[in-house]
Amino acid sequence: MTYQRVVVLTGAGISAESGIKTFRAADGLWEEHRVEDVATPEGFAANPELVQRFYNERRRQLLSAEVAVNPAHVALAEFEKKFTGEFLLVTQNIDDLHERAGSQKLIHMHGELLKMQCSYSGVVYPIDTDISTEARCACCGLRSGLRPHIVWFGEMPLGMDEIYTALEHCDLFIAVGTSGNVYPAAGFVQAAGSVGAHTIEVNLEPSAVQSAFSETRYGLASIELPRLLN
Ligand code: BJW
Repeated sequence: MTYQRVVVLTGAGISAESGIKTFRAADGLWEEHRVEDVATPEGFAANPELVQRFYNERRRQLLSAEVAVNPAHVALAEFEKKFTGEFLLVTQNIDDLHERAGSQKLIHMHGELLKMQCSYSGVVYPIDTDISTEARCACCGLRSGLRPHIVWFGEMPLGMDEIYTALEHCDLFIAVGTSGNVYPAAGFVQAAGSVGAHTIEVNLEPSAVQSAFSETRYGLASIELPRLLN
């Protein structure tokens, strides 16, 4: 590969073949749940039990035997290992499948399902069991303190300075399995394109920001990504 500074953005589509539901598909998570109820700070304040249950169920599923990495996760980890230039993987996903595949330089811009957070101090703790609304936070001792370590609508995504620095210097940007409906991630292609980077969309179907990419490849991530990176 002739490129020296590569940024890859992944979305729910890369984990779909691992058995994790996407958001906006006909049978996706947003068909079963109202976004405002489970993915906003206001929804959490109004009904913390409902929100904890939503993430507890997803955490249990992630840790179940049915979920495993697929060839797209593996292709990214193998690419990072052999690539001699600068590499950054940015995922909107809250699962840990990139880590399981061996990816190292990784930012979870929308948080992580296997972490919880104190609402008051911001301290983050690992968690691999259900979070109960009865549990007391280890740092503030309050029952209302603990929340999933997830970036909800209206909240600031994580690692933005590092992400934009990498985008401003990249010569290749690849987006995989994301519908391009949620900002700021949907705007990354424009940030990379504006500094002259080659931009590639790998997705099942054209995304909402498909026209901003210089190249598009449509098909399963598990097929298209190994083909692109090997
Ligand atoms: C396959 C496949 C296979 C399937 N192979 N492909 C108006 C304009 C612009 C912005 C705003 C606006 N009004 C409000 C905003 C901001 C808002 C926003 O974007 N709203 C939109 C709805 C318009 N954004 C925010 O509030 C964000 N914060 C923010 O903006 O802070 C201010 C700020 C300003 C400036 C700089 C920086 C910050 C926070 C967004 C938080 C998103 N949170 C969620 C839920 C939490 C995580 C969780 O519960 O899991 O994150 S929403 C949900 O959507 C989740 C995802 O990470 C995110 C993106 O979804 P994704 O990954 O694209 O999934 P899908 O389902 O949409 O698409 C899957 C794709 O895969 C499809 O295209 C399939 O075809 C494809 N596919 N199988 C390849 N096998």
